[in-house]
Amino acid sequence: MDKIRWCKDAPIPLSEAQLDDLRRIVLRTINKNQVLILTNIPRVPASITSVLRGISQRFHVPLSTLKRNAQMLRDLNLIKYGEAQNFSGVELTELGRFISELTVSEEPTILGNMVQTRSGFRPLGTVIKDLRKRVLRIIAEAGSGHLGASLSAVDILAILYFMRMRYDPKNSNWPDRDRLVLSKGHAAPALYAVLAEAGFFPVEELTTLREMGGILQGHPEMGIPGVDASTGSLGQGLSIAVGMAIAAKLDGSGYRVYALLGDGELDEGQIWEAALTAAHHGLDNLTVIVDRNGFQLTGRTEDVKKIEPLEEKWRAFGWEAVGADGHDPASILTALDSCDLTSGRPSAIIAHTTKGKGVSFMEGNSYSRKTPSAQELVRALSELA
Ligand SMILES: Cc1ncc(C[n+]2csc(CCOP(=O)(O)OP(=O)(O)O)c2C)c(N)n1
Repeated sequence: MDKIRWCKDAPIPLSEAQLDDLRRIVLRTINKNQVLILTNIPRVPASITSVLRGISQRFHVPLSTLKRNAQMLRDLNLIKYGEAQNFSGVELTELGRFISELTVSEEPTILGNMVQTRSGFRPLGTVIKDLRKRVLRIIAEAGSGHLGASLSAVDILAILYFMRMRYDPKNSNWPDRDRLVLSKGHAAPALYAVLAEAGFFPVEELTTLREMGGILQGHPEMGIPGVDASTGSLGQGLSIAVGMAIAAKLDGSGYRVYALLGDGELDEGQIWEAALTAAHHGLDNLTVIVDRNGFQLTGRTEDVKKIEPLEEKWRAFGWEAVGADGHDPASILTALDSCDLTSGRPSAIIAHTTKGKGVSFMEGNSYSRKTPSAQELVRALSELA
């Protein structure tokens, strides 16, 4: 094998192919803010606060988010700070130096807002816009599908898959992968668009949405590469996620389980049974995200069946609960960070979203179940151009 000494901090000589594999795994294991910290720690002594402040100002990331990520890096033994009596600065460990070089060496564009997709590193904002366009096109082409519900969940799914979750699109059953249960399974078009962009299956497959004989039906099914649970009957997904999180604990696996729920879906009693079970078992490897778009099929959630105060309800059930702006990546990431740092109990993020987000005349509930006409599609795509 063509061995090279590529990186002076590499513990062993690695071939380029091995380095590529390693880089891919590392970039899916640590998140973008952690990469920012690792790659911006100066080699000269500096205090952790001044380093994080500098990164916060340059890359517009909240200081609190960086602080939490610095703690995670310290737990992973990639950085050191604030421990020895005569050492008040921050520095990379030997392993941290290697990981830092690995993440920036050939892809300096990881800095800023770039994320890894099937077609290389791309700006997150562009990726999200393209996902919205794809969702619109495939639902219009299929002639049916839950458009408003899909558009409200696009940002959350993109952040999870491109900035947070660990998985391998070439090995979709990798046992240690993080899991996502799309409990609001009717938002399948958004999940399919994200999975294709992440490289689980060809983007061309998306055009077969809801076609007889195609794999991409109206609701997610196991067997579709990247889909971790079959869903669609509202109310059941959290129970599946709880089972997965218990299995991870029993197996001593470190994977995390995410469940994306609709706010109308919370009318289902099974959600609250599962919530009690998760708290009882102290499932701190489980994160629920409620897509709080304010509507269900027949109207506003507060008119159909009151659910507020929602954060307090989750807390009363023994969960950590935080709010977030479900269309703001920084806000979603901050909420995910605080869930990662919660121990001994599961966490819920109430992500405030807009149904039909991104297209002015689709925002609200009118495109809950309606398919855009050819003219509406053109108008919608031009708004996202
Ligand atoms: C058990 C069950 N009942 C009814 C439906 C039909 N249904 C599909 S989407 C939907 C509305 C869900 O509303 P919400 O959870 O708020 O999600 P949103 O579409 O607003 O994102 C309903 C009732 C279903 N899929 N499962």
